[in-house]
Amino acid sequence: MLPMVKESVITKFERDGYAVAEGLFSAEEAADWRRYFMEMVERGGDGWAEGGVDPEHPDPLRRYPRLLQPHRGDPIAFGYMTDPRISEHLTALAGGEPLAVQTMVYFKAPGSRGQNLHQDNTYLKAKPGTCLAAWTALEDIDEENGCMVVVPGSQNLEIMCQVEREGLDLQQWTNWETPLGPGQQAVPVHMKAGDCLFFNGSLIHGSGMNRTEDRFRVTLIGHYISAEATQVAKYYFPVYRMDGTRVEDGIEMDPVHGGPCGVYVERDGRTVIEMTGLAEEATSAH
Ligand SMILES: O=C(O)CCC(=O)C(=O)O
Repeated sequence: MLPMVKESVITKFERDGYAVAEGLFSAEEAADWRRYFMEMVERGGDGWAEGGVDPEHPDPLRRYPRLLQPHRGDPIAFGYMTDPRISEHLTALAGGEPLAVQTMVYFKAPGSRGQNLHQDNTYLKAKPGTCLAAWTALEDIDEENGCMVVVPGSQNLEIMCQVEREGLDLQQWTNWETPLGPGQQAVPVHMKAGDCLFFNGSLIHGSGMNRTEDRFRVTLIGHYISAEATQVAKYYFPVYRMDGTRVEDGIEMDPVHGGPCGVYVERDGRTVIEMTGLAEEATSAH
């Protein structure tokens, strides 16, 4: 029998744009998935490793790169993406059964840089509505091994233009990040193996460096578009229903290269968002 979606999870998701379903998966399932995907990356990634695996590279992100879209050939990743427990939660949180478009596995070996603050729908471009994520911890995760950080309430923002910050890439993947507005703050999300973090595709989030010498931070991630979406960026095709069948029509590839994004401007002593610029074109996974 499926676990009930807790009222507290729904309330938190609606208010803050994210919520953790504690123990959605058992510690044994998390350990099995961890073992399975670690073995996959250590034998070369089975074709899913971003940029390929280079076991001798000084950068831990090149020794243990993320796996992108493994569900397109791997049954374990496909099973995670369409797991009924995820489906049940996303349906309750988003008000309708979503469609599945992406899987990723992050290893974040000791010393790995973190991921810059961003909003997923900058890249997925799901509309109308937005995208959603189901991010499962395959081991205990805290600030030391690079937990997720999220900006509560930022799910209500427009898609914001990213800004360049010199030197950010010493600790993060790139020098580009989504800026925070007045009063906004990124908070860490601590998780236990088997917990699943659900978040809205407009929520600003990222992750810190793994500062440990001996702990990985392995996570299994699914990305979805909300039921009402009729468009998503080309990279995310094919689109699947949660029963595992493929959507053959009804979803268009986003025809726009880039798109409008928001910037903070001062107006009459207040900070407001003005839509301008062009958000990055979706060519890779986020
Ligand atoms: O796991 C991370 O460090 C970042 C993941 C992420 O940004 C996402 O799943 O959208």
